[in-house]
Amino acid sequence: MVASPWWSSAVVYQIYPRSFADSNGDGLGDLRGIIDHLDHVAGLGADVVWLSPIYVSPQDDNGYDIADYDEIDPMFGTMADFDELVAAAHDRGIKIVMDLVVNHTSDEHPWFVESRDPASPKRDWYFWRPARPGHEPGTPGAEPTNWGSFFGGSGWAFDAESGEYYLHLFSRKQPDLNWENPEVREAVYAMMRRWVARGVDGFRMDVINLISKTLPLTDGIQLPGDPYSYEIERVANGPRMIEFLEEMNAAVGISERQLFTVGELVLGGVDHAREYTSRSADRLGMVFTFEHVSVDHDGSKLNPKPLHLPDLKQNLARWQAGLAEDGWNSLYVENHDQPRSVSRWGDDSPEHRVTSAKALATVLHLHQGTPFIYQGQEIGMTNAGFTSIEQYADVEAHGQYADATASGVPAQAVLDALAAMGRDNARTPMPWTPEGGFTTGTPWLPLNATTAEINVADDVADPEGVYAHYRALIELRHTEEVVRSGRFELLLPDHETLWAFTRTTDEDALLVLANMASHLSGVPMGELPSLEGADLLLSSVYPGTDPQTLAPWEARVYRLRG
Ligand code: TEU
Repeated sequence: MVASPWWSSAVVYQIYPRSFADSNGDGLGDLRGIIDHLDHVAGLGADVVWLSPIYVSPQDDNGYDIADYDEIDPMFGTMADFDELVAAAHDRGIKIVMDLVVNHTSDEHPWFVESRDPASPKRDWYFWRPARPGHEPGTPGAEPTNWGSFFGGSGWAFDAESGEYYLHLFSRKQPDLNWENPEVREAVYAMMRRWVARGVDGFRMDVINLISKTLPLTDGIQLPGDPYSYEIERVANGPRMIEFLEEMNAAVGISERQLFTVGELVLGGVDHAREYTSRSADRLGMVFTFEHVSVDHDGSKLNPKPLHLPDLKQNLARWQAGLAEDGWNSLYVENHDQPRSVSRWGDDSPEHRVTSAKALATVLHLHQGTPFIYQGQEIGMTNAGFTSIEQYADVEAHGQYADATASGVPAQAVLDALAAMGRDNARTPMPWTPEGGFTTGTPWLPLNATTAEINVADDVADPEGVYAHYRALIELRHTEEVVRSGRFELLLPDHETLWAFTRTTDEDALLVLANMASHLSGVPMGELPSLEGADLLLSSVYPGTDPQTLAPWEARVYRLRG
């Protein structure tokens, strides 16, 4: 891999197509809707668009269950629309990255349908296993192992016809592919090559570190009170991970073509990340970690706890240090699986929403790595505010709700946890105008109740809005070498409300200082580098307070005098 790949100064904008823009009034976003709104993305200055899955899918998990990797789902449009979107993006200097979901397929994929027949040559393309010895197939406890599905319940589904079980780490409509089989791998690489030939510039690889599992598949450790095992070592980062990544890289020409790759590292630490993104090897460009988005809950997302800021900033700092010499970081706080950051770690009250959104953006974008912006984050969208289980569409919300209530957790507690952490928080449609502007029909998921106040038209028109701030941050990354390559040092690591760090090269130094609280804060000048002669490059608050004080959620980027 080259020393400074192009994505080290790039910013990615993630589009969740079903919730972005609906051009035909069916209530679901589509490709023409994206084409119509591409200038919104171009106006930010983003370099790359990552599209969540648009392939043919029964939509059990909103497209992360794929039935045909080579066709566009009619709900999103046609292949001609897709070609037009790629061309329109490229015309604006924007690259297109596809979601690659190859740990599993849909159970409606022809490969899986064929594999249901035990005599079929495709049987070995998935993990089919007999019942646990001594157990009647299909009875409780007869599953081949005690593995749980991430979406609740057992990770094994019983198939009465053949009397065997298949593995599904996600929903039962998402059977896991068996990457041990070389035909599976070649089929995936060939499909990737076809998309590259169509003009796509890279891949976001869904749960990529689950593709190598530790064989044989055996029982994992169960935590007290948990009916299933979620022991990581058995399902993730298996012994053939590196081999598969390098084989894929070579087979698709990833390094050779400088394709963008980001692998979702569903379970794994910074050491795995360094190995998978090493600059001296041809594997992945970067990975998504889950560590920093796990600091505000205990084990399960259903046990949220208040953020203790030092945990978050120290975690990110550890990843900065861990990948400083080798590897590369992705930087994100939102995506289609995470709640809205302004509700989670900012202050979404009318008084502080905009400033706290800008403060969060400032600290994240001034770290080293490739920043990701999730649709709506750039206008400071807030959580959905759902209060009953019927309002949720997400398969995960329903699965986890069923598991938790069955094990005795009060329904209200689960609803509170979902309101804070549920994935549908990020999936409400884009509010383009105060009236909505997402669809002329009935949206598949209701728009946020705040749409009259929080929408694209109003925010973009405001020179001090969230969108303008993101544009300035992207501009800074494009123009300032120190933002791209400067060394990172966390200051005041234990401070509970201030986030302070420096970025330095031999020629340049920046100080980032942010008040992550809804009250005024003094600046501990004695514990920071001298601000004498420093230039203020960017701030989240106008006109800004005196240097000794930080307004609520005031974030500043200084260039220090050399
Ligand atoms: O997510 C991986 C994943 O593990 C998430 O489900 C996440 O851990 C979960 O929300 C935590 O409770 C990827 C996709 O981003 C997600 O949308 C898919 O549902 C999942 O894979 C299966 O493809």
